[in-house]
Amino acid sequence: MPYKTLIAVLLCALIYTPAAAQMKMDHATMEHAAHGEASPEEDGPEPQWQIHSHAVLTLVYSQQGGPDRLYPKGADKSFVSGMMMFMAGRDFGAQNRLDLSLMLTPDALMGKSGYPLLLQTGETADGRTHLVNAQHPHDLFMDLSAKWTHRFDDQTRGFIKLGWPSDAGFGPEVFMHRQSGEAFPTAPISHHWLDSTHVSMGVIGAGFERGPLKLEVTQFTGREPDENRYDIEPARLDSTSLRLTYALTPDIKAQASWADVKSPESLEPDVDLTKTSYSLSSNLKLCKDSILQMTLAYARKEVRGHHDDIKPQDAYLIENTLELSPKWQVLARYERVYNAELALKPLWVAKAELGAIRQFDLNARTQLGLGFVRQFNRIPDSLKLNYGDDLQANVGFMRLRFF
Ligand SMILES: [Cu+2]
Repeated sequence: MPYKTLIAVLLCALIYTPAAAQMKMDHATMEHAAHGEASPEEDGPEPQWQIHSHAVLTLVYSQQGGPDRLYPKGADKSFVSGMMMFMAGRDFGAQNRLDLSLMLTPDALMGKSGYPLLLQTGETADGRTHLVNAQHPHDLFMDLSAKWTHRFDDQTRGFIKLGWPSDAGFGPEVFMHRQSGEAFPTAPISHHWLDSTHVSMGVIGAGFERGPLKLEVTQFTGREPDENRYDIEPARLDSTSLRLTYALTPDIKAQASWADVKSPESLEPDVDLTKTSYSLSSNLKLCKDSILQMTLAYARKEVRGHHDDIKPQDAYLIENTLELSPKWQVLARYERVYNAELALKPLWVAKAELGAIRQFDLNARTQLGLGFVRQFNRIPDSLKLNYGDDLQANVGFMRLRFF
């Protein structure tokens, strides 16, 4: 369709424009320095906008296991995933700051049923049936938000945030942003437990930070984005979340959150969810150049409404990205979820992933990564009749990062 081509071209243009603008800015700053002039920030009275942008585009070829009938559009698929982020921030006096953020993704070009991913569930492609064994595409607009921060003193800050859409302030940071998860070519199967509220169509949040402690309260739209991935949907602001984050050390963060989510699924409008999550994320320097990024997380979904008899559904995640050197990354992830959408009765399933990425610096602002991930899926015997025994998947990918 022509509008898809148009969007693809626009996204590519957007990636290159801010990068070029930033280069110009850096060049000007360098010239200032060379001539011994003070930079604008040191001059004082006129605060400047600080602009930052980055983009990731990944071309993925995924070959999922099991019989073809399990998937909405076949078990094998090539697709492009990724995101472009633009951030602008500016100080207003010594105590106030405004941060604006825009995030776009090319996911919608995959088509409404997203990409095949064994044991993944959540949202819908046609407005009639649940997506099963597939990851839904994300909306073109993933984040469009503004945040105002007020500094009371060196230790204490408060902020308010408006987003449409934006993150609803529940769970660990979403997989495509957190350091342990961003390098994986496919989504975690715990996504709809831990971090699926990252695209909420309408968010009003407030937060308070003191030293290592941060408390956030968010009122947001509980309904997940619909299958039209190019629009911005009505804001209902009918759901609430609370999140407490504590930095145990500068490199280890603990998180606990709770959310009351009104009618998340359009196919079951009278079902509400109560969600809780706990996570620990760390950034551990091992030896020389190597760093281990790790997230441990647990989340529980409790269904309210017409399905009071359903047991709470739990999910566990251990996610690791090991930066062996600037050239090599090693990926390892294990998840176990109690899923009610794969079969008539809820059941425990698990996925383990192991992979590696070789990184090449193409120039100072572009990095190429070539990677491969092998996925191993475990299902109970009751599912084997339908799913078969061969439940391993291969995912090859080429990633471009623009800084
Ligand atoms: Cu998502």
